[in-house]
Amino acid sequence: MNQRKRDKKKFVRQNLRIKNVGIDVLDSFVEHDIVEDKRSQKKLLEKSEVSQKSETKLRRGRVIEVLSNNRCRVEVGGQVLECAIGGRLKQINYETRSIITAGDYVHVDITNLGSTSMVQVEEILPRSNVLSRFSEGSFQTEVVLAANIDQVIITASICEPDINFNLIDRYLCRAALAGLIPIICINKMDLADDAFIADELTFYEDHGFQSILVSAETGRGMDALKSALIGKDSLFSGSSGTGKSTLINRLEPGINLRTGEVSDYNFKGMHTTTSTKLIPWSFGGHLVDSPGIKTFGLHRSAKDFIPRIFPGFDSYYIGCKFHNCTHIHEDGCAVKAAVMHDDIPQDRYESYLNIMASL
Ligand SMILES: Nc1nc2c(ncn2[C@@H]2O[C@H](COP(=O)(O)OP(=O)(O)O)[C@@H](O)[C@H]2O)c(=O)[nH]1
Ligand SMILES: [Mg+2]
Ligand SMILES: [Zn+2]
Repeated sequence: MNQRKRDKKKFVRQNLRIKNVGIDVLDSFVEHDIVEDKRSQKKLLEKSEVSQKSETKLRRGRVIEVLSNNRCRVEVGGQVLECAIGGRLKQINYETRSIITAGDYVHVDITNLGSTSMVQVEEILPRSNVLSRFSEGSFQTEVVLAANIDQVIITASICEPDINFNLIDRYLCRAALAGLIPIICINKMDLADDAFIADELTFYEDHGFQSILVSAETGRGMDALKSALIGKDSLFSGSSGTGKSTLINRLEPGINLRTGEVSDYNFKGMHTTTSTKLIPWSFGGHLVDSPGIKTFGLHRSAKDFIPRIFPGFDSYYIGCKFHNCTHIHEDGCAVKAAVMHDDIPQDRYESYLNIMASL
């Protein structure tokens, strides 16, 4: 490749910064016995002609990592199998959402298990959500990073670096748009008094957001954090230096985790080919490890949704005179009225204005 091409490529990659999160696919997850039946019926019909092929055994599994275009690792009944991706699923498809991704629930054909041929992924089951990042520019190309993830642990530190509630609001909006349950986790509580953040936390808790105060240093709150993680697939998000790696290592000593440095490297605009990984916790559930997801951004269209999903606004916006009220300049705005009456703190409203202005 000549220098100019290389530069161009580099330029494109650097522009592919994380700009947002896909809005969740709303259909809820269905256990697919029906699909299984139909498929095996079809196979049986085919089999009557091609009789050497033994009966198809489809099992439900979970993709924990995509290794290449035709290989992935799938958890099937407690076992991790390296599987081939079925031809039908490999087809070049411009709709990126149909490409297999970490976190996908799949049906694998285990007929070949134990033989020299590979176990094959036959089918992707419906997703409850999709996490993606988007490139910048007028066509925000979607890159799917993971599917069916439960929650995001929004990690902040009370100081070093100082807590930034505007950033927490941004993460809360992103979580809502991505269909993830957010948990606010405030670390380094050994360094300052709880009273320092009591008002803000009361506001979030009053509006249905869970918060957990922890210290990786003293162990405070670590049991509560662990309980929140059990059986769920969790993504840790938050600024660098807030203690994500320290917390994860404390929860699971010896965890085989890519270091934060890789993610931070990526955040600076460098390209990394490492894919999303679901790492099983010994206590159940998975840690979602993805350099791409860490700073998951917002799609341009998010601006239409933020007025409704901004933390605490949900109970007010329905009272606004205009259904598409942005709560900025409109008359008859119930959100602005709530700010006037101190039902929504001035700080939160300013944080909202800041996010809207940035989009
Ligand atoms: N005082 C204090 N320092 C902590 C705590 N947790 C992590 N740190 C320190 O904060 C720094 C950043 O932690 P790290 O886990 O690398 O943050 P990350 O960038 O979010 O992964 C390290 O020097 C940690 O030792 C804590 O609970 N209390
Ligand atoms: Mg780290
Ligand atoms: Zn309004």
